Amino acid sequence: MTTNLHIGARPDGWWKSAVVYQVYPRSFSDSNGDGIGDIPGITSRLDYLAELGIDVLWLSPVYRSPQKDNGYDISDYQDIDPLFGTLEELDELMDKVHARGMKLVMDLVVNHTSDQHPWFREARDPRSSKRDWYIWRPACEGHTPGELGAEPCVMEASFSPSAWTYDPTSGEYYLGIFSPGQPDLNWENPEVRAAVYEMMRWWVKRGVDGFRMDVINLISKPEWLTSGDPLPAIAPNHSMQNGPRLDEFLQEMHREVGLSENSLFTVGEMPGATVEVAQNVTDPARHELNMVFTFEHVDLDRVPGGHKWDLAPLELPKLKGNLAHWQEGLEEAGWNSLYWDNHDQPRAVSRFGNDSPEFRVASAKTLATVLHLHKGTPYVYQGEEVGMTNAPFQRIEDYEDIESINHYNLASADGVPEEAILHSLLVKSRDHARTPMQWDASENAGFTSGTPWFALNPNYPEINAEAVVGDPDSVFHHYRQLIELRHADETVREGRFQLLLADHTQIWAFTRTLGDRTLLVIANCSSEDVEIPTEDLPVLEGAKLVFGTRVLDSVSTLAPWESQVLELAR
Ligand code: TEU
Ligand code: CA
Repeated sequence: MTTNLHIGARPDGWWKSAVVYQVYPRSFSDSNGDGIGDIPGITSRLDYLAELGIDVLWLSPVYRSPQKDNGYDISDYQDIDPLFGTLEELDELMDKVHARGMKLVMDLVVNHTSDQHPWFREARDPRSSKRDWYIWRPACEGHTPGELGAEPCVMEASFSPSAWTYDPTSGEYYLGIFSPGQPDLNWENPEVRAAVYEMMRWWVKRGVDGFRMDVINLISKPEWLTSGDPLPAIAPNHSMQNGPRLDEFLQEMHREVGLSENSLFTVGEMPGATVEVAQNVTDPARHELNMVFTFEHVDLDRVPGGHKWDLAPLELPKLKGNLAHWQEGLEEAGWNSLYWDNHDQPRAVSRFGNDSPEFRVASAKTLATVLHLHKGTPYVYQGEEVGMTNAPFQRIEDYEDIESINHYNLASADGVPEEAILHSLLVKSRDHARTPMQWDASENAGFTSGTPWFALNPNYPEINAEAVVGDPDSVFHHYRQLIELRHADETVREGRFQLLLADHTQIWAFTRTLGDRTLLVIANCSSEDVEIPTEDLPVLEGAKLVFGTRVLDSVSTLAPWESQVLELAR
C-alpha cells in the first residue's frame, strides 16, 4: 500500500508522509537555449521526478528579481521573472504536478524584498506612506552621512561589508542584513504584514500547496532595533534571530492565510533556531508552522562560534548526536525536517561521505539511508539522487555566488592568504550546489543547448541522471526505494527514535519503534571495515533485512559505507 496523495486533495497531516524534492530553477533544466534553467524546463522533467516517487516539488524563487542573489531578492511577488517564464507557464507546471498526484511548494522570501521592489522604491521618499515599511536610521552621531564609518551601528551583512546602506535621497541608512539589494521589511508595521498575507492568499488561490519560508525567524527584529532607543555602537552577534514577536507573527500569518484550513505545507528556514524554538513553532496546538529547517547539523564542521569559512573537522558523534537531539526534542509535539543538502550547502556526498570513485556510490546511499530512516519529512536536493559531487573550483573567477565573492573580497582585504581563502571556498561554497543538473553524457549534460550560465561539473559524462536511471544498483534507485519504503512503512513514518552507540566514531546506529515492531538502522559512516559491537546492540539473531546497500552476508562486520535496515525479531 502506498500513501500517494490523490489529485488535488490535501488531507490533514498529508505532509507527514511526504518526501520533498527541491529544484533550483536556474540550474535545473533549460528549455530555450539561453543557458538558464526555466519553468518549461522543469515541466519537461516531471516524468523523472515521478519515477523517483517524490510527493512535493519545492521551487526556489522564480519571481521577478534583479537576480543579485539568484532570486532571493524579489521585485514582484506576483509575477514570474522572464528568465524563468510566465505565470501561465507556472500554472501549467502546477497543473501537471497535480495531475501526477504531486504538490507544488513555493519559496516565500518576505524578510526582505529587492531594492527594486516598488514598495522599496516608494519608501526611499521620506514623505511616502511606505517609508516605515523598511528600517531607516540616521548616520551615527558626529559623522557626516555617507562618509566611511558613519553607519548607524557596526553590523556586517551576510553578503556585504555592512548591513546599513546609505541612501542619499533622505540622507539616511536602510537595513539590509543580507546585502544592499535585499532591504529588510519592517514587520513591526501591520500594513507590511497585511500585504504579505494578501500576497500569500493570492498564491494559495492560484493553487500552490504551501510555502518554504526563507529566513522566517529573522522577521521579528530585536528590541534594541525596534525600541526607538539609540543603537548600540556594535550590533550584538546573531541578534536578528528568533526575535521576540516571532511566534506572534507566525500565528497571525497562520490565521490570516488559513494555513490549517487549507492544509498547507509550511517549512520555516531558521538559521540559529534551537530545538526549543522549533518546539514552539511546530507544536500543532500553537498554530504556527509544520516544521523548520535547523542549521545546527550543517554548522558542525566549523570552528565553534566561528564563521562558516572557519573550517573544523566533522565528528560523527556530534553529527548523529545533534540529529538525535532534534528527534527527541520534537517527539511529543512538533515535527522534523530532514536534509543534508540544499542550494546553500556543498554537496552531501563530498561533505559527509567520500566522493572518491571507490566510495562515492556507497557513501551517497548510506547517507541517504541514515537520513531517510529518521522521523520527519525528508528533502532531496536536485542531483543528490544522482550522487552529484562538489565541483573542482580553482580560482575566484570560477565562483558566481554573492556570498562566496563577498567573503573572498573581505578576507583578501583582511590579509588572509589567497590559498586559505580558496581552500575554504572549495569546501563550503554554495556554488557547489548550483552547477547545472547533470542529465546525461551529451554536451553540457543535456542541461542546455546553449551556453550554460555556470560551468558544469566536468564529471558529468560519468555522473548523470540517464546513467543512474538505467542502473538498478544506482544512487537514484536507492533513493527511489527509500521513498517507497517511507510511503509503505508506518514505522519509518511514525516510529519512536532511539540513538545507539552514541560515541562510536564510525557507526551510526539507531532504532525506530512502533508498537512491538522495531527497525534497527546500522551504518558504517567510514571508508574502513568496522566490527559491529553486537554486545552493545539489541539481539540481532532472527532479524530480517528490510533495506541495505548490499546483501547481508555477515553480521559481524560492515564494509566501508555499508548500511542495513533490519527488522528485529519480536
Ligand atoms: O538563506 C539563509 C541563510 O542563513 C543563508 O545566508 C545561509 O546562512 C548561507 O547561505 C549559508 O552560507 C536563505 C536562502 O536560502 C539563501 O539562498 C539566501 O541567499 C538568503 O536566505 C537570503 O535570502
Ligand atoms: Ca532558459
